[in-house]
Amino acid sequence: MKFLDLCKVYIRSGAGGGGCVSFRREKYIEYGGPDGGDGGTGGSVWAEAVDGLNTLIDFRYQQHFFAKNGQPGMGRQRTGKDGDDIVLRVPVGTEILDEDQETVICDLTEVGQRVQLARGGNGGFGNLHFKSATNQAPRRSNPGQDGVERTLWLRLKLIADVGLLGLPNAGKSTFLAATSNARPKIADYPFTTLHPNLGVVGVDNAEFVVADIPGLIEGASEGRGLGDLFLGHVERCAVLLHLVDGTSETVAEDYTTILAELEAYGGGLADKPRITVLNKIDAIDEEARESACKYLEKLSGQHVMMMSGVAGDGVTDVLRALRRQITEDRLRQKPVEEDEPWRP
Ligand SMILES: Nc1nc2c(ncn2[C@@H]2O[C@H](COP(=O)(O)OP(=O)(O)OP(=O)(O)O)[C@@H](O)[C@H]2O)c(=O)[nH]1
Ligand SMILES: [Mg+2]
Repeated sequence: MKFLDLCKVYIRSGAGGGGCVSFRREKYIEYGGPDGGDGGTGGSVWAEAVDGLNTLIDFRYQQHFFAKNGQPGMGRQRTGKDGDDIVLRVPVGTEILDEDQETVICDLTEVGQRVQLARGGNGGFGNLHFKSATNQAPRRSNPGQDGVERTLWLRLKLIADVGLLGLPNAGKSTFLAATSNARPKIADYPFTTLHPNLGVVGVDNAEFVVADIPGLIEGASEGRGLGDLFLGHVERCAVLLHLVDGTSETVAEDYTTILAELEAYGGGLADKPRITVLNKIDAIDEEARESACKYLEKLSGQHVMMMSGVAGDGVTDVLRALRRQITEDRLRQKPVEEDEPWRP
């Protein structure tokens, strides 16, 4: 399946139906009076976050969403039919931006969250509405209100708990494949992964979602390689997992490159909790591991873990460390509960 994380849609809500001018005409009934009904309301356009979607690909095939107009009112006091609403079903984590691609109109982060993007126009009043003691045969009615037309952008920021970071070939996809049932493409050339993958990882009865994104290279923030747009997907993660390839000759440089890109991207990514791991330890000897690890610890100022995604060494420890960070993050975000519930 193709992955799409930004797309443009055109929406329009329905116009209201016009009111009707009509008089009751029936045999033997004189002065039948006005009986023109009101117009129906136009349909609105909504967006709703739904479960089970993880790409905006549907909006590649359909970009125009026009709700139906309300029907005009009719004689014999009949009100026009309302136009049906239209609902854009989007994945959880979709931001809706205005035409300028900057102003955030809303951010749909929970399943079932709904927002109205364009309200349908009200129907006009028929002449029945305008009758009064002094004007018993009004010949006026209101037109319906116009619909609203908008151009919007949908931007998907996946909601994962853990974001994988690293240079191309660091073993990110291998790690995801080894720990979850996701099957990302793995190969020994850079930029194997071209779009983000999600996987559900389980450890000690807990489950969390890991996002594997394409590798970053020096200058990604200026658009080199695949650029750093994919970092948007790890913006909402609780913790970042930075994999450093142990077989690389320039371990320290690899580490600082990624860090520099994180800082260049901004958005508070560099301040997110981060776990640094020396990967591929099955391919290097004890001595090299120790020295690389020490070096990284000095650079990062925190504990550096070791693992091998292929052989499985240390993977569980890394998962446990991630889980600890996620629980802490969820606790941090949990609203403070009141001690004593209110009682009458
Ligand atoms: N020896 C060894 N090789 C590994 C390990 N993990 C990954 N590899 C190899 O490293 C290469 C790249 O792995 P990927 O998982 O595709 O790397 P990636 O970080 O996803 O790379 P991109 O998608 O290009 O950013 C593959 O040939 C893997 O077999 C490991 O723990 N040990
Ligand atoms: Mg990959």
